[in-house]
Amino acid sequence: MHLNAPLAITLLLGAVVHAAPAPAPQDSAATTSVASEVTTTTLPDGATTTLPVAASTDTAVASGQLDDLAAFALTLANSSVAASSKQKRGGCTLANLSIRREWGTLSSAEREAYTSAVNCLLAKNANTPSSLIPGAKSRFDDFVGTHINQTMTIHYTGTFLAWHRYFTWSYEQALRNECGYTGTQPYWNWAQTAQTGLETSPIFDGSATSMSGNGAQVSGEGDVVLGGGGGLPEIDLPPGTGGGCVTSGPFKNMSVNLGPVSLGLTNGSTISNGDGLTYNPRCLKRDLTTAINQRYANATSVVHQILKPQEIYDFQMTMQGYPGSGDIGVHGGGHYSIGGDPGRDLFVSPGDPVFYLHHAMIDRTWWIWQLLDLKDRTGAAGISGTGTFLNSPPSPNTTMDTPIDLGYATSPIYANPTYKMSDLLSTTSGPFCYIYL
Ligand SMILES: [Cu+2]
Repeated sequence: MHLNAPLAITLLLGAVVHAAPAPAPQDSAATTSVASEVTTTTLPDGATTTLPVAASTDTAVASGQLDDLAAFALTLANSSVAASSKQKRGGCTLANLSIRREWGTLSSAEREAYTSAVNCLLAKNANTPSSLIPGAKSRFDDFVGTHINQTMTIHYTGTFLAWHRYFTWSYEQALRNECGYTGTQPYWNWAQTAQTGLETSPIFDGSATSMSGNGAQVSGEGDVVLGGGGGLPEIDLPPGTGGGCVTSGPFKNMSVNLGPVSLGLTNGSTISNGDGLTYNPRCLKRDLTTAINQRYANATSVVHQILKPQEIYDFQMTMQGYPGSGDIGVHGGGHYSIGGDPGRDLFVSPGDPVFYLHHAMIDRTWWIWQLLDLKDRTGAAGISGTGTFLNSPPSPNTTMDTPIDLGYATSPIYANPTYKMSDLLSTTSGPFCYIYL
């Protein structure tokens, strides 16, 4: 059976580059005055801070800009939680607020606690009935299967960001509630690995405190080819430095059970195994490609992603890549810089445990952007799109009332696993209570 996979991968590419002057960020928090390259913003406590208005093309400078934006978001998020705590509204208070951190800032013990919990999910039985997804063998696979089944209704849709926020949070909750993990979901700051290279980073160095390393080196790899359908130009992505099975670190023995559905190979072809839901155990492969990280998800890309889009439509399209633009955005940049199988498969990508570090950074980027204009960007004006991939086939607009259901990924301990979009737009109200450091 054939899903709409070629279209899916196809969408990411092209040749026309959008270039427009970067407008100043809008900030509802307080008075803002615009200087030539920075705005001066007054924080709720009366202190002032300066924020960049456009991404520096110097990635070292942009890295500092990203830190400044993140620090601003943190301050505002903290004060909004403090204010709502005083009003005794909602269950999120400074006392129970959880803080997500960058992988490299965790202690060795914290990193090992995280990967041990992931291995616990990999060892636990699936909740998904085998009549629905015969290949889902583990609790970890419940998440992969849910993502496969919903791929065409959660990418290039109005639900993209909220769905993946809820998905990542649910995975974090499963690690905590079902596998004894006491920490929070770490994230992968692409801006840092663009500077250091992937292979030597704390995430991918292959040590016992990493998320496992590269795949074994495969020689003679060619390009991965995206797109080319619908009259759009192709995008050629270079191969990485691995390509084979992961041989080191906590996940060197893991079995990838589901997929492939739309897996880009380094000979330019794409392969699938039917609908990807049958049992197809194989090793985890990676093909770390720092060049892709540096091209699409460097510090300048991330700051540009946060500062340039003023509307959610533009924010989402920039992040995933405007079809035909030649850009795959920071979302595609992260996914394809991991490479391998299932890293290059839009449907099965959560089958590599590092997916959740990547999507935590996607979520952090959205979180920072939301805090630059919190009221609009966590309300109805913060939603754009429909329920189908690039609205194909046409479907109704996503609204605040659109339900999001993660199926068997959701822990059975939650009585009501279905939330609406309106529950998922803020990280500090509704079911969520977390911020990013
Ligand atoms: Cu996804």
